[in-house]
Amino acid sequence: MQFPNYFADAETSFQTASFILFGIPYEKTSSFRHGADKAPEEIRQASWNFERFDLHTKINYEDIPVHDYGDLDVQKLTSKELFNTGKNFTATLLQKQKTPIAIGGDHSITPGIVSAFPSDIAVLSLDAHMDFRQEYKNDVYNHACVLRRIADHLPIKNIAVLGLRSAEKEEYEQAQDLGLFFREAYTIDDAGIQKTIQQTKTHLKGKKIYLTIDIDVVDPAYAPGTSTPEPCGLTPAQVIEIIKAFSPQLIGFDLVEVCPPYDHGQTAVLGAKLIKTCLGYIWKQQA
Ligand SMILES: [Mn+2]
Repeated sequence: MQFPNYFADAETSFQTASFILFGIPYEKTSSFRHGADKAPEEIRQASWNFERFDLHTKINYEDIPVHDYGDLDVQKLTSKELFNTGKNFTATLLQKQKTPIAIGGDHSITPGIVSAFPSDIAVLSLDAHMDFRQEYKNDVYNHACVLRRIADHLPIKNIAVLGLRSAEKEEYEQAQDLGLFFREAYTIDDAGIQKTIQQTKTHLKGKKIYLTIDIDVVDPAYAPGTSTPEPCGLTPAQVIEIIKAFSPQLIGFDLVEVCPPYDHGQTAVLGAKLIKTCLGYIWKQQA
């Protein structure tokens, strides 16, 4: 069955919406499995699975002023052109006081969006991978370089990564030397999610936060449909605890790396759920 081609309940006009949701169906830099460019459409379809009433926040989603802009025309762009397109589009939204919500695409969509924000914000990245390489496959905009490009724009102390469980030795050591804040999935299990959240909050010092959720932060048992799956990840409930805790500071977010050709539907459904949950908690702060 085909549902409407926009995200569920995102029925507010562009003019009056506070939140602009848009797809960036870009997938040129994936290194293992391909198909993340199909994610915006699949996640929109999956979003119709849920009731309008949200039990986490007790908010009715139709009350949240969200506009679904559709997808940016990016498929033929180089990774550098993609960076500029994401930056320019986001800058337009920020000028109009709109909160951007992007659906990827692979993770290379994020640095362009972040670079439209002032450089005193923080970025919280939920990701199995460190993505801190200076370049990968001769491309500085590759999805393996996401945090490095973000660190071109923000002080490195303004960046935090949770759920990490994969890095190359060199990038890991550089990240440590440069003082990148990260918590591996294993240590989150040892310390507990609430303590990890408190440590991260202390580090980010109450700054406004752009949140990037790479679906592969979640264990592949819950989210198998992703480009580079990595076992022993967070649970969806832990991710929702993180979203809830940081929602008062959020000024935009994205959800990336869902890969529909490797999915049986559950990853797209989880992606849609995390977007809705994040929206609900942000709106609850504002309403
Ligand atoms: Mn990743």
